[in-house]
Amino acid sequence: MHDRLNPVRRGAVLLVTGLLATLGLIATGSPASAGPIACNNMNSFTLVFRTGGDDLRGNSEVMPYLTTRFGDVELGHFNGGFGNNSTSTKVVGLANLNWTVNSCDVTGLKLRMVSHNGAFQTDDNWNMDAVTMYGYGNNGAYSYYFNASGAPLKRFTGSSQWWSMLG
Ligand SMILES: [Ca+2]
Repeated sequence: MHDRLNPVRRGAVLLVTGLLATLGLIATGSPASAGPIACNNMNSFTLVFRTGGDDLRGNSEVMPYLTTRFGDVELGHFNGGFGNNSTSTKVVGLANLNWTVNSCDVTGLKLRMVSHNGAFQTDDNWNMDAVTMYGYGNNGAYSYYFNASGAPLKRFTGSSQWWSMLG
């Protein structure tokens, strides 16, 4: 009896999952693979982006934040110039050098993209297919890892500037 019911239950779960995904209530794509490597105060972050079929223009700005148990911590901003179907690496610090953030308090990553349109330009769109972050403490101690990917993981637009994912 149980063996005959199980496939039906599985089908119902898949149906609900598909419905929630269609409604945008749950994230599609793979969840993040992330976590502390060691508990250290971090001050340097290497971000590696995989761009899909829509580039990040050179005059588009990206603002990264660590989400933590104590709120968001802003990192240094950078501009694009990420071509279609390319991989780009940025190294940033904390936005304020007086702040501290311990790798064991980090809960995830948040990104915002803002266009700074030139003459005759409309808002930029950017397909981010993957992001990997390596966090380092004093003396280069490798302390935090974050990775997530999708197809795209996030399509940033003028009206959809924010993305975040828990680690
Ligand atoms: Ca673009």
